[in-house]
Amino acid sequence: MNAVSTRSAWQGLMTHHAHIGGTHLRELFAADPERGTRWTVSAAGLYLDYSKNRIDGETVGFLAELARDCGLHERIAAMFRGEVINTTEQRAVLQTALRAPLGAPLWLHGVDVVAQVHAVLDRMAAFSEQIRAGAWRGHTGQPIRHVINIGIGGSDLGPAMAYEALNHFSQRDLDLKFVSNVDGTALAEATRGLDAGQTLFIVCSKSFGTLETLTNAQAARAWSLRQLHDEAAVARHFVAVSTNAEATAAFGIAPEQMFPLWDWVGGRYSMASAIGLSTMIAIGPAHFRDMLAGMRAMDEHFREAPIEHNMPALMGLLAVWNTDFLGASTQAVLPYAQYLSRFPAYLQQLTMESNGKHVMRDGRPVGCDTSPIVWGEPGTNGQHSFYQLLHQGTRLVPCDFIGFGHGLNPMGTDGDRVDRQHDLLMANLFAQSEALAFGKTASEVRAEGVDEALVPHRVFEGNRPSNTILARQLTPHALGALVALYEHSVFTQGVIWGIDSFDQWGVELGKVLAERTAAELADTGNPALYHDSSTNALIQRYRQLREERP
Ligand code: G6Q
Repeated sequence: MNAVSTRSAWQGLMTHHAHIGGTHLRELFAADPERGTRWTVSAAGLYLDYSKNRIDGETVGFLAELARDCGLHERIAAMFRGEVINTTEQRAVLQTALRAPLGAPLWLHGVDVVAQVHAVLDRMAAFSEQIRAGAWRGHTGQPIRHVINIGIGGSDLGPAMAYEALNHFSQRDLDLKFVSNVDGTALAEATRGLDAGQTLFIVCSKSFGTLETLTNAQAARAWSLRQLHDEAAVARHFVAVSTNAEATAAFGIAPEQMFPLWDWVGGRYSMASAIGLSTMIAIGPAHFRDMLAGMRAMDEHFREAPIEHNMPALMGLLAVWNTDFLGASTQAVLPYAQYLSRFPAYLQQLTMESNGKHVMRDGRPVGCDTSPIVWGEPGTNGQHSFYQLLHQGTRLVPCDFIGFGHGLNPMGTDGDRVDRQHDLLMANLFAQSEALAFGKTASEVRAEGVDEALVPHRVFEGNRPSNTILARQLTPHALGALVALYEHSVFTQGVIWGIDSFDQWGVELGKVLAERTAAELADTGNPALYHDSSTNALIQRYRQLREERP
């Protein structure tokens, strides 16, 4: 396949960039009074304003042409049809089937996967209801009060993010925790002071072969048995989510306590599958289905809408523009919602594991920069920390602002009707995107009577691009739409760059080396080491340190 930079639309964008590159957002807004409403799109209950990007009509035209040249429509159709678009792993990519309605069958190798999905959703719902109602009794006859999800990467980040994001809708007498790190501290702190008779572990591992997860699961099992003194207790206190029935059975989890998923669900795309069991236990089946409906609404929009009006496609194309033409290497995600505190971490995996790649699907070099480095924190906290660099640093950092029409915890003195504290939160969001775009010129600073020596320090050059996403309220539906929006934006970027967004070979080498080193550390005979001189010396130092008493 040809590298994207050889396409005529790419060449067109390069020439176009040479013209528009020096144009300030102040000029673009001055030239078009309608700009702030022109470059907007609504879908699935979300509103995206992308007018504060360094683009004009020609940019959007070239980007849409590029998407058509790269076969975005065809790739979308192939994904929804269940074609093997993850070619390096020979897998279909069907997270959209996880939120498809019953009665919209999708046949894969003679099986209706949508019917399969709904059968599992029903089992999850029945189990969640039992836990939520206190009807599921633990080994000592007590109801479950604590749920601990053990999983890592895609089997952790989505559910952990969703639990935080939808905490407002959660059943508060159930306490959920997430253990991912193989550092024993994670499990020790999660279980500290808990009654094992009231604690349920969900062992989430698509492969059921991930060392960190299995190690934590074994430690959790040992912790439970230290209190419950009976192997039979495992059946009441452990359930699994996996594709690997044999391995879960070997762990002692009966088939009826295993919730399946399928190889066509990628780890980082799995929060709508049984990997989301903890989410469903927290918020209940009805809210979980609302989340799926939000995802589905965005899926349908992505599948149907023309590129110029397609929210995820536009966001993906803007990310390509910012990365490859404006030279931005990072992307800040700034939710003005405390509940979305884990959203940037979730997006880090979604974006960087999907598109942090240097070769195309056919193995040839991509030939341009790929995934931006994603980072962020909820506003307004970030404003008192790293926003200095966003406004006056030497690097360009495109920002995604995310805000809502209503807060979920009104604090205003006027009662629920006017939430002054939420107004203040949103005022900050609007002020930040305005300041980033328009800045403050030296003459504006001087007009304020600022001492001449301080003028350079008080100037904001502006012209810093941002998107703003608004929704009515952070509901399960809105979260679902947001997640699907970013999933499909990432997909779009991958299509433009010609890469396989669904494999993750880059995490393999470290895993293999860790296993080899773990064997060396476990051997108390301190076997000879054959790494490089730095790694050898570090392992030696570690061996010494562990001999010393703390
Ligand atoms: C995600 C990756 C990866 C995966 C974890 C956990 O897309 O594949 O983050 O989710 O390595 O894998 P298991 O669920 O198999 O334990």
